[in-house]
Amino acid sequence: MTLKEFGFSSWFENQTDISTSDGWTVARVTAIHKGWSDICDGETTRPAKSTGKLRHEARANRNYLTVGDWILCKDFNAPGFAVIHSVLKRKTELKRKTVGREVSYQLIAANIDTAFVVHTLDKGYNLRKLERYLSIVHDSGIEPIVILSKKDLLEAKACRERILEVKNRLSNIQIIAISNTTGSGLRDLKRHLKPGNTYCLLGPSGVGKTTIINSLLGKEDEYFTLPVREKDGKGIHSTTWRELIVLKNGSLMVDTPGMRELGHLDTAAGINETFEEIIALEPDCKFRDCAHVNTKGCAVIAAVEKGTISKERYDHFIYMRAESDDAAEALRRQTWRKDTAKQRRRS
Ligand SMILES: Nc1nc2c(ncn2[C@@H]2O[C@H](COP(=O)(O)OP(=O)(O)OP(=O)(O)O)[C@@H](O)[C@H]2O)c(=O)[nH]1
Ligand SMILES: [Mg+2]
Ligand SMILES: [Zn+2]
Repeated sequence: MTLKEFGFSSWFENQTDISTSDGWTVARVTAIHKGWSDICDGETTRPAKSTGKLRHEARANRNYLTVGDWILCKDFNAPGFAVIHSVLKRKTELKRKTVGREVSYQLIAANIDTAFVVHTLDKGYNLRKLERYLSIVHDSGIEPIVILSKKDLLEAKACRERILEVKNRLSNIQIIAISNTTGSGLRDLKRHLKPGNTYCLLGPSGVGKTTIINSLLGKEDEYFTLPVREKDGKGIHSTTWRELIVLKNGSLMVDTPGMRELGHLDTAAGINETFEEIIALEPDCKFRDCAHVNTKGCAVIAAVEKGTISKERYDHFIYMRAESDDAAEALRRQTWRKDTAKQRRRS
């Protein structure tokens, strides 16, 4: 497949004016291992290592190479490791920003066009958890599509009700319900996959992300999966690295390991988009800085009382907002501590 078919759009092309005769090769990172990565030019996959300079810069900025990155390298055709010299500017960064004692960014994948947030309809189904994943995707400026999995494990009626519940709660997001076991809904999913576009599968362990890839490839055991725990449907982390996979129709899919926990998220912008219909009411609140927790003239609370916004969704909105505010505050404190420590060292 050509570079273009492998996702090398004009956005990236415009960043390179190198002539390949100098020994430069453009390639894409398809997997990250400990100490090296796999890179591919659409035809051949090679192991590669970054130059010392690039590794140093990555450590300093905490901006590591990730799956989906486009890079410039040398010695692509020589035996042994190719050498990665630079990373092209990313179109999108799918990342999780969490705040504990330290603020941390975890880059999940780069240059993703659409993120599929996978959630089970069976044991482990939890709308709040789903909204947290959505806020991460929204915060990264990437369009999310929700895949509800394992519909075969529910009675038809219970299944319909759950899907309806999700649709009501996430009224502005596309939702696809599937079963890898019966194949139901897979055609619907395939319709969303465009050749040359890059997608990723995101969601808790055990919801069936890797199985979706196997289903799309039509091979039951191409990629490794593990059964979930019987009692709570929790997965046991079968996928251990992120990998970019070429699907039959030429679209590109990144499989990710289920995240252990999402931590305290800082996704202010993502929250506003995830709870779009609530934010849309803000201008109608009596006070401009209304926090939507006091009834006085608050249009949001009025909507909850009227039933146009569900109480559960409202509660989660307030919760996530408080969490994100706390995270922003922690970040301010941490920056302040670092700055004062620096000043002290100087004086
Ligand atoms: N009944 C049923 N089981 C499914 C379905 N999809 C996946 N499974 C099973 O669920 C288990 C977990 O699937 P995986 O594909 O490994 O889940 P994952 O999301 O990739 O999990 P991690 O890699 O740990 O993040 C496996 O035993 C699958 O066979 C489905 O649609 N129906
Ligand atoms: Mg997996
Ligand atoms: Zn209000």
